[in-house]
Amino acid sequence: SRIEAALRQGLEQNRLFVHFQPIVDLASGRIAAFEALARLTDPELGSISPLLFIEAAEHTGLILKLSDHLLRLACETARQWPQEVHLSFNLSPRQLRDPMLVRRLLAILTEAGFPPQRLELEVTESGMISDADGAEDVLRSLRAEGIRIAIDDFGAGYSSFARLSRFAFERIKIDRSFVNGLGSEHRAEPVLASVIHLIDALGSISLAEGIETQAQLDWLRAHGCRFGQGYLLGRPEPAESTLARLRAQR
Ligand code: G
Ligand code: G
Ligand code: MN
Ligand code: NA
Repeated sequence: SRIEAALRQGLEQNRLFVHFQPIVDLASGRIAAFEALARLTDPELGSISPLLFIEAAEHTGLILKLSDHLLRLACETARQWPQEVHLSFNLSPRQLRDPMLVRRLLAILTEAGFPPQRLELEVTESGMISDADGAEDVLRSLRAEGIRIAIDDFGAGYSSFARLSRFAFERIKIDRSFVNGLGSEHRAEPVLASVIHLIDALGSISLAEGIETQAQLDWLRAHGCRFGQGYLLGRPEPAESTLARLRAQR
């Protein structure tokens, strides 16, 4: 496909890069971490959505090489951040089935001089469906190395609650569809309040995605959500602006 060709060329010609979106501690208002988000601009197709090229990378098996490249880039940037700021990185479902995953990740962290304790990996439920036991073993090995595990897009997939009783995620990223509903769907508030409460009860840390308005932010803070992410708090931006943002908040 055209996307696949653009992806291969992008990898060869170093056109794949990473943007960073702030993750904010809602109590203090400070940036606690950044999520790395892959970007690809093709000379002919222009900017290609990661939804498309990540999917193409999964189909072709290029995802392993692509992800290594992106993590390396992300760590090189994150190494310059102050110590307390963490890096969040997305893993795709296929990577959870890679028997070499732990070794690959650790090799990149070592090479980049980036401590595993500052890395958080985001996984989606779809990555854990085909072989839940296998995926949980992989996540436990990662955790044993000091890496934290977050569940991404929580509530948007299947069997969410069953997953939560099986594995202790450090952080639960509440899907932005819940936050979207605030202010427009009158049942959104009790659902979201219960999800935040559930996450607390599990001993995990809550993070709301897709915060776009001050009213959403105020509601989430008042209801005890710990972290937030979304266009209101900051869009994904290139490495240089990220560093400038951090310098400005000290
Ligand atoms: O940045 P944007 O919202 O367009 O990203 C769209 C999707 O692509 C999101 O679901 C995000 O998780 C995924 N994505 C972005 N960067 C990466 C990456 O480096 N690895 C994987 N596996 N997925 C990514
Ligand atoms: O699947 P994942 O949660 O990793 O996807 C992150 C994607 O969500 C990124 O592509 C990012 O651009 C997008 N995103 C981040 N904040 C917002 C927001 O406030 N609103 C919307 N609509 N998308 C967002
Ligand atoms: Mn994510
Ligand atoms: Na997400």
